[in-house]
Amino acid sequence: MTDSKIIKSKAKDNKQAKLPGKDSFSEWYHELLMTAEIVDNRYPVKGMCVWFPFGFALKKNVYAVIRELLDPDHQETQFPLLIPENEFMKEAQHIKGFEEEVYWVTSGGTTPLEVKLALRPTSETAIYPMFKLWIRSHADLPLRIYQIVNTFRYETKHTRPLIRLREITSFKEAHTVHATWEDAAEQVEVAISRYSEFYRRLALPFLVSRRPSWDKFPGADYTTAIDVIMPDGKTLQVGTAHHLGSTFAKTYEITYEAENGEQKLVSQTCYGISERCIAALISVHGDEKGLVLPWGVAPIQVVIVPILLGDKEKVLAVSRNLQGELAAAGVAVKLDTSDERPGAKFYKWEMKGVPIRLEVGPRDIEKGVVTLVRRDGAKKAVPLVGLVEAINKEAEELQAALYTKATNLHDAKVKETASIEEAKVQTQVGVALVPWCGAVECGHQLENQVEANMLGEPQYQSFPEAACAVCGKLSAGRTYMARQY
Ligand code: 5CA
Ligand code: ZN
Repeated sequence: MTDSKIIKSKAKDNKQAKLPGKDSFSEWYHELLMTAEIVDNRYPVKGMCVWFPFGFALKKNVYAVIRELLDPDHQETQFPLLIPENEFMKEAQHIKGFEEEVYWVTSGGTTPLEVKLALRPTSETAIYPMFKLWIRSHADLPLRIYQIVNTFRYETKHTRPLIRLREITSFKEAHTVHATWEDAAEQVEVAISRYSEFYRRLALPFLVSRRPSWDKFPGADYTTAIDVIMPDGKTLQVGTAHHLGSTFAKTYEITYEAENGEQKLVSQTCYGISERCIAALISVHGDEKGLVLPWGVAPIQVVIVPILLGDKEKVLAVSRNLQGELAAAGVAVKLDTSDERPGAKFYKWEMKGVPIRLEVGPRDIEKGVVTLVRRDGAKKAVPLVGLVEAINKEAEELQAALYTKATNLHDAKVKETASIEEAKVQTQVGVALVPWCGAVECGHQLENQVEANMLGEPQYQSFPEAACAVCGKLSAGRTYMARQY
């Protein structure tokens, strides 16, 4: 019998509340956010959540990855939250897209403001008047900045923690300025490749598609989006990159002097990610025991649970030693010496998604080993000597296993369908890939008849000719269709 089994059999009363099954995804998700202490949804303003310290620690690690990926050629900055009405109202397409979602500040104390102030729903109209002042010549281009800020959107659809918020607390928005339309188009590709790398680091598979014209960002020439398929088969848009062309440049008069002395309009892009990335991470990887976190972003990577039997001092001394060794190697390690029983500790740290648990008990110590339990269930005795290397190797394997598992789930949820009827069936459980000639009219018909949304044309893939599911015209065009969050 292992040390932990002895303890477990002594503690039969150690019953813990279980999460709802993941097949009841919505209940599971809401319960998990509370129990694992990610966000508290009880704040008395609809659509606004409180980050628990543990959730905040996770968010910090996830956003550190974004920063790492952007910092080499973007500069982080910060713009004000409030936007004067006159600036906000300049770009007609933009207003049309956001009008119903803007919160307004209309007074300071009891004094009505002369110029109403918008709480940014996104920051084009705050940033671009400043770009006009900053950009003079071709030597100032390309300009690439980003900020991670809170934004406010008066969402009228059903709000959900991390997924559809009225205060988005962690809106990473990048804004870039270029000399030509082609340079901006290239930047959109760069954005998508950084986001792709970001989601790979989170072990999350995704779809990349070009949004149909009626679903692009207000004011954009086109929008490329990244979607993750959630456990219930609905998709979550977890990132977008927009080619803004010169729409905003015209409105805000952003020009530069070209090498030949000519004044030219700039071309722009913007791309954003919100805490939806954390929602996707939690939803795709989590299980009935709680969170499952990728090694690279877990606030606690290794938890050490001492099994206090026999020579307790010795067990504690070995545990502390290990803790020191792992911390020195840069591992986020926690030694749990609380009064709870080991079983309760196992439960707690599994709920929190800790990738690796080390059980240190007297019998194991005698044999010169500890018991290593991975969050995916794999369990083995590992020699104390060389433990750090062994853990690093396990971490790599865990990450690969997590990605494989998520990819298999993802692949099983995408299916090619030839007809509206087939697409209708498929979008009940996942994503349908449907032949589409590209005509707007056929697109609208598809959405109406399939009763799902068009995510748009898959990027970086090509397909053989097939008959459009609506008009029957032969084309190589396809669109993803899904029910969306
Ligand atoms: N200015 C552009 C690029 S930063 C912009 O605002 N794009 S957006 O409207 O598409 O938003 C960027 C991303 O934020 C979306 O792709 C989506 O993942 C996320 N997002 C949008 N609305 C919400 C919301 N209400 N709650 C949480 N996340 C949201
Ligand atoms: Zn058609």
